[in-house]
This record gives sequence, C-alpha cells and structure tokens, in this order.
Amino acid sequence: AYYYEEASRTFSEYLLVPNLTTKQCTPANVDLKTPISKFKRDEQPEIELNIPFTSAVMQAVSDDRMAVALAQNGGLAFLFGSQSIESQAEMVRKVKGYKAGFVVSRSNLTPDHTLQDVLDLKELNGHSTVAVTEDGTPTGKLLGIVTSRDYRISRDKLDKPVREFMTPFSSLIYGKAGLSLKEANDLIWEHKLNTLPVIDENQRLTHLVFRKDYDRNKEYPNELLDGNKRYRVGAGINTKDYLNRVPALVEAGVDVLVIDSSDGYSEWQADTVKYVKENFNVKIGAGNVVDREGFLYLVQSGADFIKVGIGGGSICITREQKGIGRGQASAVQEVVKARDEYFEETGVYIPICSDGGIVHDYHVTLALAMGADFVMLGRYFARFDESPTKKLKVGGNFVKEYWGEGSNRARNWERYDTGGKQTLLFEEGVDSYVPYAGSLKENLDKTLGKIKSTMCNCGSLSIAELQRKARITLVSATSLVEGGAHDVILKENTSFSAD
Ligand code: MZP
Repeated sequence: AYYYEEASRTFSEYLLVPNLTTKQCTPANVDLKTPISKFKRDEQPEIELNIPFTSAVMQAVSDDRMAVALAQNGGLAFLFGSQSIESQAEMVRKVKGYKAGFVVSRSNLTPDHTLQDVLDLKELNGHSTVAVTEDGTPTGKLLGIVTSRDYRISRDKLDKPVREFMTPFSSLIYGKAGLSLKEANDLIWEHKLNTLPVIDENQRLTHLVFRKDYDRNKEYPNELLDGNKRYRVGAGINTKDYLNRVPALVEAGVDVLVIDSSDGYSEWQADTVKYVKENFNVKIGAGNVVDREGFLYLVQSGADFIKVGIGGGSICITREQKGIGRGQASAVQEVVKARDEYFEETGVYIPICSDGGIVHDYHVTLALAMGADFVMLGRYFARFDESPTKKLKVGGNFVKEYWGEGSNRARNWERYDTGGKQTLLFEEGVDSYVPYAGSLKENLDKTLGKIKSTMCNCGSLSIAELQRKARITLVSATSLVEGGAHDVILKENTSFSAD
C-alpha cells in the first residue's frame, strides 16, 4: 500500500495570518466574482458567479425556489437529481421562466386577451408582467410587456388601463418622468412597487402601469432589473440515466450540469462527461475526487470544473461505513496543486469546487484561500426559509429537516453505485435536523460580510488575489482552545438566584 506522509486535515486546523491592509482595501471594494467553467489563459470564463456559493445537489436543499433565491443573490443552485427526469426538467423550466420576460404562470393567455384579463388573473400575482425592450437591454426601446411565455401586449393597449390602476404610490414616481428605464427600475425596486415602466421614443419614462392586486408588504423579485436575462440554474445528473436525463435538462434550459457522486474517479464518469461534451453545448462539472489522479482523470475526459470532497458532509457517514475519504483541507490542497500545475503546462484553468464540511463561515474563506474557486454547501442552505423541507419545533426550538442523499429517506442509489444491484444496500447518510436560521439573504449577507472583511485583513480585493497572497498556518490542539472564548464565565450560561 501507499502511505501518505501527511495526515488528513480539516479546515478547522488552519488559520489565516493577516497581510498589510491598504486603505483602499475595504469590504465595499472586494469583488467575489469567480469562474465556474474552464477557460484558457488570457481569456474570460464563459460562466462566472458573482459570489462563490453553490447549493448542494440534495432533496433537502436545492429545488426551484432555492435556485431562484440563490441566483438573486449571485450564486447558483444545483437542482437535486434524485427525482424523475420530468420533475427535474420542470424545475429547470420554472427557474428559467421566472426571470425577465417570462411569467410563472400556467394560464392559457392568447394574443386576444386584454390587459384587463391579464390583471384579473390571480395566478399572476406578484410576477405578472415584464418590460420587453427592442434590443433586450434596460435602456432599449420598449416593445411591450410579456405576460406569459409567448404573449405580448402592444403599447396602445396599455394606455387606458394605466389610468384605472393608478394607486397612491404613483405620486412617488409621477414627478420622475424622464428617467431612463434602468433608473425607473431601480426606483421601482427600491420602493417595492409592482409596476411596469413605460418609456417614450427617447427611451425616457412617461408613466407606470400599476397592478391592482399589488401587496406592498410582500417581497417581489426584481424582475425588471437583470434586462431580458434569466436566472442561471444548475442540475445534478448521474452516470446511469444520463442518455435520457441530459437531453431533457438541456431542452429545459439548464446552464450547468454536475455529475453527483460520492466517488467520481470512475470510468462511468468519464463516459458521462464525454457524452455531454460531444453532444451538447452545456457546461459540466465532475467529481467528487480528493486527489491529483482523480482530478487529472476527469479533466482529461473533458470536465469544465472539478468537485472535491469525500466523506466530509455534515450528514455523511461514508467514512464510518466504508473507511474511504480524506480530510477536506488536505483534499483541496492536493487537487489545487494539480490544477495549478495543469494550468502551467496547458494554459487551461480548471475551477475547483470544495464540497461539504463547511461548518463555520471562515471555512469558506479558507477554502478559497487554499485555491478553491467556489464552495458547495448543504447544511448551510438547508437552514433557511427557502430550502424545500419542513420547519418544525423540536424541544422548544425551530429546526428544519435535513437528510443525506445516501440515507434511506433519499434512496439515491445512483450516487453511490459501483455496479451490481440497483438499490441502496446500506446507508451512507443520516436523516437529521438543523437549526432554523431565517431567510437566505439575511444570513448570506452576514457570511459575505465576514468573508470580505477577512479578505481585507489578508490584503486581498479578489479571490484570485487571496489565493496568491494568503498565508495559512496550522494550529495546534492547544491553540484551538485559545481561539474561542476561554477562562471567562459566559453570561449566557449563567443563572443567578435572587438572594
Ligand atoms: P454539508 O454542506 O452538509 O457539510 O455537505 C453537503 C455535501 O455532502 C453535499 O454537497 C454532498 O457532496 C454530500 N452528501 C450529500 N448526501 C450525502 C450522504 O448522504 C453526502 N452521505 O455525503
């Protein structure tokens, strides 16, 4: 047998050592943009994320609602694959249909319907109409509004209803005629108005169409801001039914695929990647691997990014059940080294995703500093309102359910299959609760704030700069104790009697 000289290490065993923080190195100046698909030296990646966060390919984490919420915040969800091809493709369609120009609605509108008909449709509540401009940009000439996949209303039909649906909010905007469409949209979003801006030939705001069923206390998606672009969405696939699943997902409009497997260093993965690359123009990530050999094997089969991590997931018992895996920090470090050497040799940069085992927010910063380009999180996102699972009260506290793809509950045998019977012979994951934490945006903003602040401590304004400059130290068991509150009596754990 081959013995690794270094022990398997986890993120908690490391700390970042600060570099000089220059005056322009403030959180507001930090850019978290990151590549998700391979690109050549001196070229731009085709797909980038605005924040280095993706959500796990899991039933308890990534459905269409999570995908929209995460995309709105700059990340990407990978819709869970342990469902029928039809339902996964339908989720993709919902996410893609959600954004600019398309309405989440099954209504059978035809070009003969009037605006009144549209406004009366209850199911359009909150998502009814979107401005369509000639060139698809926010400042382009307005052609009309789209109310369902293929339904448009011409400008002349708008004029009458406009007056009828004016509301008190109109005063906020009414004095603002002359704004560009982009400025009008900013204002609409700022005031949470469900309105449609109408612009004149000079591309300036003339008036707004209001919705009579608008609920000002509700959060509406900023449908009019990102132009005629739609949200990006990813989806997990497996190496068993890809001949049917991939065409359906691509037809539904998926942007990025990832092969979801607990051990990706296999000929099945190479076959799947090759099939996708030969037949479709869609990005595909592969994994999971934890070493140089696995990385190179999947890159040579054509993968666009590589996912790293075996056995580190919070719900994962693979290491206990099978004794395979590797500490997440060690795995990331070795794969990153192989990636950097590959880049030197070939001029092709392969983004790396660190998947599983992120417990504290600083683990994300460490993963990035060690060379990962983005992270994948399950437990983190499962805690939020937007995850697909039930919120329950257990022992006086609110929790959300969170179960592994290798648990009997998920029955995702495809993720663990190494040939043989098409069934989950033994569990590799648990069914659990995680503390309920509220809304995705609120929590993510806090996490991003911490990451940006730490990057400033490390004198870095981008992830690439952090990767170059980071200085990382191993911590001893005793200095771990020093890192928490110690040698004090914490007030929150103390109860005093009155006398
Ligand atoms: P975490 O963010 O909860 O620590 O880990 C999430 C990751 O654990 C997933 O992205 C996936 O790679 C992995 N996972 C999902 N289900 C199981 C399981 O049942 C698992 N063992 O290990």
